[in-house]
Amino acid sequence: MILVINLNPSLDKIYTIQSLKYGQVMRTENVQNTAGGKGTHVANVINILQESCTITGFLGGHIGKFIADNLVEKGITNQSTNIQAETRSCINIATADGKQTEILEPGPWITSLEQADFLTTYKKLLKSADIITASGSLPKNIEPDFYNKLITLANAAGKKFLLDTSGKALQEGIKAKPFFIKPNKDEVEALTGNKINSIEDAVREIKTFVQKDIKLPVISLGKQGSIAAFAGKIYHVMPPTLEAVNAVGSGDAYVAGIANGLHRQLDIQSILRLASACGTANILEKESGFVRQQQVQTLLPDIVIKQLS
Ligand code: TA6
Repeated sequence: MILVINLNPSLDKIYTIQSLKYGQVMRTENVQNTAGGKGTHVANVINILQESCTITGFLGGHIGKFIADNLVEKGITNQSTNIQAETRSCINIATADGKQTEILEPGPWITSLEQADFLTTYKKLLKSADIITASGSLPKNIEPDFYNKLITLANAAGKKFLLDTSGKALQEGIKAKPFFIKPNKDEVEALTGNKINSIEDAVREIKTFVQKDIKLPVISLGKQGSIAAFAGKIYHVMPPTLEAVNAVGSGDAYVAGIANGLHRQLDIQSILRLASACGTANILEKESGFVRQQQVQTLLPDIVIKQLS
């Protein structure tokens, strides 16, 4: 079973407007409300790929119920801890120039009792999980080393932990040696203080992650694809260039592809190909964190993988 950790889920709202006018009243032409947060998207795509997964994290209030109901509708097993506070909303403003401007709420207050309750559930679920994914930011009062603790427990149980986060949570998480990370260029620059202006720069940085004992680090470079390292080899992965309908959740679909490929024990190039096809399939859909299985299959042969060393 794949266990998906979703500590900071959200109600994702997409507002479609012509253009952003700072300091003025704007009315949206269209609103899209979806059950979101990175983990929700990961679970959704794993489920579409017909792999069994369980989601855990924190859900509270009306929005928490909306997300929990949505998981039931999709047939995804939900083992989240109920919290007193309201789960957050995240706003994405899509403008006619194709740009997306996001406003992400910090997330609710999680009491120490709720945190302890989550840890008890996590330890139980860990027993039947072979892959664990953890995505997104931490709710505002959760300590930045929280993922670090979860990774340490997973590693002790011999389970593969995939970490997709940023900032301090990533910095602390890396110390516990997750199996996989996928920071983008900006996140790596913020983490290391080193600029990435070329593929060579990304290769240099990926080697430092390998030295930190991360088995499968990936650096996403936007239009230039991604650089991945595994078992002493480095790969440049290029998806086809397609016009995006909605790019929100593409990184989450990528993580779902990695988890699915590892679970199916595919070889590394097939895993990277599947993840990249999932990420690309997501940008072709209006709904965030959603792919069509047939679309993923169609895209697989279009992903170009070059072994760099
Ligand atoms: O990946 C996109 C997304 O899932 C949005 O839908 C929104 O929920 C956001 O990420 C949350 O990001 P965060 O890093 O705050 O967990």
